[in-house]
Amino acid sequence: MSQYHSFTTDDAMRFADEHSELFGEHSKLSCEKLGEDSLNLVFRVSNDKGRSLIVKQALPYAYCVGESWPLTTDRARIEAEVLLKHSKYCPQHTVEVLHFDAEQAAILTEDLKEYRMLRTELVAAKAYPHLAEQLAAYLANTLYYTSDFVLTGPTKKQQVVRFMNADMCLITEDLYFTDPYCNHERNQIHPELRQAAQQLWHDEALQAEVAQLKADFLSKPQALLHGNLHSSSVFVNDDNCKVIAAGFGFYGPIGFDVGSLIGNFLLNYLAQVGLTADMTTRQAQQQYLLQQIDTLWQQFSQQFSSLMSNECREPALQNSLYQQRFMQQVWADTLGYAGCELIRRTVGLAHVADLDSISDSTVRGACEAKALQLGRDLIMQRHSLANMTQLMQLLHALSQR
Ligand code: SR1
Repeated sequence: MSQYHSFTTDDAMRFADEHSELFGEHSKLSCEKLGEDSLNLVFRVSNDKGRSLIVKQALPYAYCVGESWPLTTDRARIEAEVLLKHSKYCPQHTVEVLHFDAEQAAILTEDLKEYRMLRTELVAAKAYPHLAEQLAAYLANTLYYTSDFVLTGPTKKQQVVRFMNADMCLITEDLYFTDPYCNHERNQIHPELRQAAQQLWHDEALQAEVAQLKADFLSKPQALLHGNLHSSSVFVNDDNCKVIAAGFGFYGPIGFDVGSLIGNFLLNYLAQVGLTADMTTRQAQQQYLLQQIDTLWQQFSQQFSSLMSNECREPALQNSLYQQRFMQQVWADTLGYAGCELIRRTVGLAHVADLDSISDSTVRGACEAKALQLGRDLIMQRHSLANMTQLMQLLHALSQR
């Protein structure tokens, strides 16, 4: 194709047809524009035999905001390359990239038509027992095999540069770590929560801890992260789950990916009070979410630890005491970043359907207040909460309040 231009549905059809064998000859193609991504154009191209593919194109600005928020289209290259790399280490849980076009900043992927978006499913109190185990495998493999435990110093540095992703990181730096802690115009604060939000702006002790988490986000290139691993970036069905949308990928702290995911389970856990009226269903769903959080961390940490002790290629990092300390630090980061996710999804620019779809505004306000409280507790206590049992005790105490 020629010089960059934003795709029409016809362009998307041509792009999918040219770069995949899936449709074959003489197919009658159709195309619908999907509205599921806040930053990019997303199309589904289908043929008359029920086969389909997804075309995703990066615009030179954030789709959900408009041209006032410019972004480099190079993020499409980063997204394609992160997905390809993650696919290499965990193909069963990473969406398949079929083609990438640098000129058009466009990616062709498999269509996860047989899957549903995890967030929508959790909002509807649906449970998928296999989820945490599979996401733990995704995290352990993608993060371990892109880390210093495997890569040589020069290769790692070259990778860090390749995945610098400055524009997308800046979005996270602002939305996660800055906006919620000041009276920023981008914040979206429901009236019921105004007072609780204002407390964040004057909470110096909390701001000091958030500053540390932000400094680590800026300067701890431990592994090639997905960078935006929330429940809208995971698609799920009865047997499997797949991760999509790696446009925020970069080399950062491992606990950021793990914590973002756990933060989203916790948001849904708290929101269940307003989402699910039937008490038995609600309690079962909350129990399911706690089990998933527990399994996610236990299996992730076991697999990552076992990879470190069995496969580490860097002699100095083979020290087992160092490896234990490393996991302890990932745990503390995980709690801290989960806490930041809870806070920024409650008072920041990018809210989540889990809380926003609670119809009773008083109940929603109460759930949001708990999200802020839990977020603060996780950030402040991330070094003293020694394990999952203590995290569960904290959650239990919060539910009793
Ligand atoms: C302007 S982008 C807002 C948020 O949406 C994405 O999914 C990221 O989480 C980002 O923070």
